[in-house]
Amino acid sequence: MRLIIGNKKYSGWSLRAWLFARYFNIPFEEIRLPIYTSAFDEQIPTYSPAGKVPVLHDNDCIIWDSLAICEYLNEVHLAGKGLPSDIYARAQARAISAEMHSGFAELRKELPLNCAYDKGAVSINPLAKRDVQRICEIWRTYRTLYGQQGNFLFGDFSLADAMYAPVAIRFHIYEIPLATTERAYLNTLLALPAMQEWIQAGRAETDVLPSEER
Ligand SMILES: N[C@@H](CCC(=O)N[C@@H](CS)C(=O)NCC(=O)O)C(=O)O
Repeated sequence: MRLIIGNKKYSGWSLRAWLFARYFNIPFEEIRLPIYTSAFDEQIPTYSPAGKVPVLHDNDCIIWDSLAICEYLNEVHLAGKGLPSDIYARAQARAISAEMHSGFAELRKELPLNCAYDKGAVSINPLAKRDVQRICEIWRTYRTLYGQQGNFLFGDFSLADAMYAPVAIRFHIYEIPLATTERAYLNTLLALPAMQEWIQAGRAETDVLPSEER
């Protein structure tokens, strides 16, 4: 199986699929294609009909979207253990994953993912603040409901945690103030060995994309 990803420094969509596979020790070959380069533009059509990363190749099966990749890995390689076993919790995990996948545009714009960013707090506009508040509400709600079953949103690590992992890096690097429950969850995500591996690799990358720098 091959997972084509973007720069570890900048590509939050790539991180979601990569982290999900890595957390569950699903073996894959990693191919890194730095985004917004001529090499990316030349090579991506050979990997993805959508022209974006991440994209997964599993024999003849090509899956070109982070959420679809995680769902596929969950079904084919994890026998479903990448989502909560309870049907209600599973539906909620899918709802908050979809909410992340299709929403929070202001937050993405205002707080671009950049593993190497080290200039501290920034001011953010009211719309991005609203996104931050909604994410905090999601984290608090599910940590309160499922906190007794483990350290992640639904107790055990699931697809929902993979979807929110890039936001944890954003909140950390831009020093977003957080309440105790949200701070503890963020620390749990950041402490994952796979997250540390990704962040260190991202920090070591030398490419600079002005559009992703603040
Ligand atoms: N909805 C897609 C979004 C993928 C996406 O936007 N990927 C960005 C990198 S983070 C990309 O490939 N950008 C390069 C380009 O658009 O040329 C997913 O969930 O995988």
